Amino acid sequence: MGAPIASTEPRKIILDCDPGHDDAVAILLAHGSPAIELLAVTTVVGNQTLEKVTQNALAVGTIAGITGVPFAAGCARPLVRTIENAPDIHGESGMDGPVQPESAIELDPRHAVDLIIDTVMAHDPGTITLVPTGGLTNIAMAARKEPRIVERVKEVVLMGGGYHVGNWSAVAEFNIIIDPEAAHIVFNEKWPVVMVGLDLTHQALATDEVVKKIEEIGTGPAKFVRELMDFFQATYKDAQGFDFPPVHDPCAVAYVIDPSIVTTRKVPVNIELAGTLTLGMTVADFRAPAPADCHTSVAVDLDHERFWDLVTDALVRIGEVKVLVP
Ligand SMILES: [Ca+2]
Repeated sequence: MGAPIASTEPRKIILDCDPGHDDAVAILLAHGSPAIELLAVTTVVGNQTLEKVTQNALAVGTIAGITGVPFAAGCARPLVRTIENAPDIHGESGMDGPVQPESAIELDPRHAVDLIIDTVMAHDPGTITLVPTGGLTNIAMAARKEPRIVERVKEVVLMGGGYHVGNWSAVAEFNIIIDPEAAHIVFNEKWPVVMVGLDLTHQALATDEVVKKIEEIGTGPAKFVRELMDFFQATYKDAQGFDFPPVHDPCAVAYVIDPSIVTTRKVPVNIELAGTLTLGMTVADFRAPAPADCHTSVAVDLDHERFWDLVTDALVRIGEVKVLVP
């Protein structure tokens, strides 16, 4: 064992995502926060096809001026199910709204699953947090291909699920229901799992006040987020009746930056694979006391103001970035 990690040392994360408007904000928050060391960005089919979400991830990396961080594409379809995307929420490109720049980032030749495994195995045990903000296909595949990552990963802080609410069915959330078998693998491995689900992320609304604050930053990346939020607000109103869009994915990053912003509760969670009405439900057992070996927890309450302060601070820190717009 080396010296204990000082709380001021940045937390190392791998962001596994499917950009996605809120994934884009998660990437920007991770890159712009001094508390995070972004080791890799990996993509997985979800909000749109793998090809589209990968292109979007590269575009966000370009807009944010990210250099020296590998970006790799992962699984193009779920383990068992057919592909389900979310154009009603994210548009045909998966990140409709702003004009996308020409990518200045070259994709890493490795498969995302191998990049995840390589990165975890190359670092000390207990130092890397996986932050999945899409379906869990890549993470499940990585755990199956190299089981030793399970005890080396510090924790898995994922956006997905919901203990009292669904969005893709009455009881299931999109990231879980698009690949429930993968979610089952991830929730049943014995690494610590923090489920940042809809119960929490529906508190992360991009209100008019929030969007105004972002706009006032006045940089290209801030304008990009503003345009993302405009599109997201319209689709969330049409598709799900929200006045302001819930910006899910950066909540998982915010928890890694400062766990005091997201209250959690330790409860067993498992994934429904057999239900006729409940497929993909994250079944959380709130009966007290939680079993001693419980390794899952769920996010309960968000400090809305401090959460958005993290996002705006990150955008301020990113500053102005020169990009080529086609
Ligand atoms: Ca996502």
